[in-house]
Amino acid sequence: MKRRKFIKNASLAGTGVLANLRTPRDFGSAVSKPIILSTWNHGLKANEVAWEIIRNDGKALDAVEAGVRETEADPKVTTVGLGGFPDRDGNVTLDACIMNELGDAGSVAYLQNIMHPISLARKVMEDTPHVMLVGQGAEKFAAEKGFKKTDLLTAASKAAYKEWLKTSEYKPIINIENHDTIGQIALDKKQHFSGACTTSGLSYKMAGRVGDSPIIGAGLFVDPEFGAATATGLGEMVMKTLGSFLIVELMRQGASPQEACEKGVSRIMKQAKGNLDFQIGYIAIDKKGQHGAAAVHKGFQYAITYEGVHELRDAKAMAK
Ligand code: SD4
Repeated sequence: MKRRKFIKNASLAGTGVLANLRTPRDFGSAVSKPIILSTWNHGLKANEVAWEIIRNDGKALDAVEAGVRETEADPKVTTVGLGGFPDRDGNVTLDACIMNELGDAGSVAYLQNIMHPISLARKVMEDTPHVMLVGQGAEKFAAEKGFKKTDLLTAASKAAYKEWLKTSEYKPIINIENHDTIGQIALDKKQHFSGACTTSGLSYKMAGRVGDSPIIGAGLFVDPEFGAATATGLGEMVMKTLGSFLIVELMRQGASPQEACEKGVSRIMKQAKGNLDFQIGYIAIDKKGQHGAAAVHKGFQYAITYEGVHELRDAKAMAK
């Protein structure tokens, strides 16, 4: 079979077409209201964009994609998309993933020159038989899908990089250097969950480093039936406990989103054996429209939108 034909058939058998034939879970008589949660204060703007879609009876999936695109396009946010700080070699490399109401997933990692990795991750989910594309392969797929190439290093991020080169010291600073990944999770009026997570990762990371954000179950997880969770902070620690999956799994076992987030953070703290020189923040929602948020240290804020009201709140800090 010719390769092209194989790929086409594989797409049919994979997430693409069959996904459309499946129907999302119906929660029957549940009456929860839509809710949107995002990491950090830039989440407020992202929530406003997402809420416009959900308010107008749109899908959670469209809402989270549009919401985090807002952050990706903002050059002032220095670890997401345009204007993200580069790696040690001066290259901006992006990681992102998305999950829909069926639990389907798409992801891109170590992606360069593309302003909206989240939309490319959605294309991976919807138009390929795969879940994850990385590096040059992801860039090639982006070109095939008509994504424009953009130089993501802005004058400001280039200047910051030049300044950094003077010492080349690599030491992430809690809540400062690591504070910009956007993870957004939403429950729409039809009670469907979706989530998106996008980042340029840790500033001045090693070339080739990929964090938790594009790893399904680490930076983001959506269970069609039970809820959604997403992470921010030092990706290496999140990956080692598959944090977002753990939180959703705890909710499946009956924990509230708040209990689940606290347990997720505690698990990481236990693994760190007292060396708490890093920040991790988790947010989660469940099908009742309840939410939770917890972090290792003080300083992690999240944006919540409920009944059309947007608020920035402090997450519970677990370190004494
Ligand atoms: C990473 N988790 O690449 C991301 C960084 C982050 O807020 O969340 N910054 O490890």
